Amino acid sequence: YDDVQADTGHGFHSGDVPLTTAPSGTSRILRDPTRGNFGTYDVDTQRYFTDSDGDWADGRPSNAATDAVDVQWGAAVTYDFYKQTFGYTLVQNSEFSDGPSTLNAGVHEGSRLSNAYWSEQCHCMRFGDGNGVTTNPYTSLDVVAHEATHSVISRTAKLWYSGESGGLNEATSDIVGNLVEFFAANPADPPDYLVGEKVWKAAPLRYMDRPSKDGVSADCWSPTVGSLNVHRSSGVGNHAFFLLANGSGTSAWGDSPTCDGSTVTGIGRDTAARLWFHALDTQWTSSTNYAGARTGMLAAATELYGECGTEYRAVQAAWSAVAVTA
Ligand code: ASN
Ligand code: ZN
Repeated sequence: YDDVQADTGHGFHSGDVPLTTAPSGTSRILRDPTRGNFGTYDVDTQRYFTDSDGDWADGRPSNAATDAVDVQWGAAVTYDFYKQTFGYTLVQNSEFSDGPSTLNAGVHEGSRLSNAYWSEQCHCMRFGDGNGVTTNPYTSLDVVAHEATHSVISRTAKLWYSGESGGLNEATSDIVGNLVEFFAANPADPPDYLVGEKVWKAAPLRYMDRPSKDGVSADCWSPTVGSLNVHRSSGVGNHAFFLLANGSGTSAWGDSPTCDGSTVTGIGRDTAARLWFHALDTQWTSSTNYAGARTGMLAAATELYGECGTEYRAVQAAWSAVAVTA
C-alpha cells in the first residue's frame, strides 16, 4: 500500500482513534485500502467523507464527520477482529465481486433515527443519528460490529430473520458486538456483556447475562419463544453464550442464573467465541432453530476439541441451562 495515510479521528463514542485513509487529490477520503477499501459516506450527499489535513472531526455530533469516525474506526476494528480471531476476511468475495465492500457504511440515515441496520439491498450498513434526547448516535462499537456481523451471517449460515433462526441470527450479532469490544479494549468504551449501552441514554438495549433484565427478552427457551421479535428471542442465544464463556452465578461480567437450577462452569470467552463461529460457519443453516444450534455446536466442539472433552460437555451444559435440551 503505497498511498496510505495514517490519520487520527475524533469520535463521539470512541474518542481519539487511528484511521487508515486514502489520498484523494490534495485531500483524503474515508476509505481504507488496507482493509478491502471499505468506506463511510454521508447518506444525504451519497459521498464518502473527505478531510484536508487528516485530523478528522471533533467528537461532537454537530460535526457531520464525527459519526463517520466512530463507524469507520468500528468497522476497521471489526475487520481486524474477524481476521485475527477466526481467519475470516470481511471484504468483497466472489459472490459480490463487483458490489460494494460489505463494510461500506452510511451515516446520518433517516431523521433523528434511533436505530442502525444492515441492508441486503446495498450490502451496506446504515446508522441513525439518534434523537439527541433519549438516544445518542447509533454508532458505538458494539452496534457497528453487530451490523457488520449480519453481513457475515448472510454469507455463512444465512439464518432466516424470523422465528428461532432469527433469534439465533440476532444473538450472533449481539455476541460479536461485545467480543469486538473486548478485542478493542478502548478506554472510552470499556468491554462488557451489555448491548448498546452507549446509544440509549437510560439503559443498555440488551443484557447478555440475564436477558430478561430488559423486561421483554427471553432468558430460557420455551415452545413459543420463536414467536417473539427476533431482538427478544435472541435472549436465549445470548444467555447460552454468556454461560458458556463465564459460567453461571456471579462473575466479573454479570449475574447469570440458569433455567434448570444447574451450575455451569465457563470455558472462557475465546473458546466460546471459537465454538460459536465454527458452528455458524460450518454447521448451522438458514432454518437452524435453538435445538439445531445446540446440535451444530456440539459437532463444532467435536471437530475442534474432540468428542466428550471439557468443551463438548460445557456446550451441553450451557444449552441445557437455557432449556435447550438434547
Ligand atoms: N438494529 C436492528 C438490527 O440490526 C435493526 C433491525 O431490526 N434489523 O437488528
Ligand atoms: Zn441486528
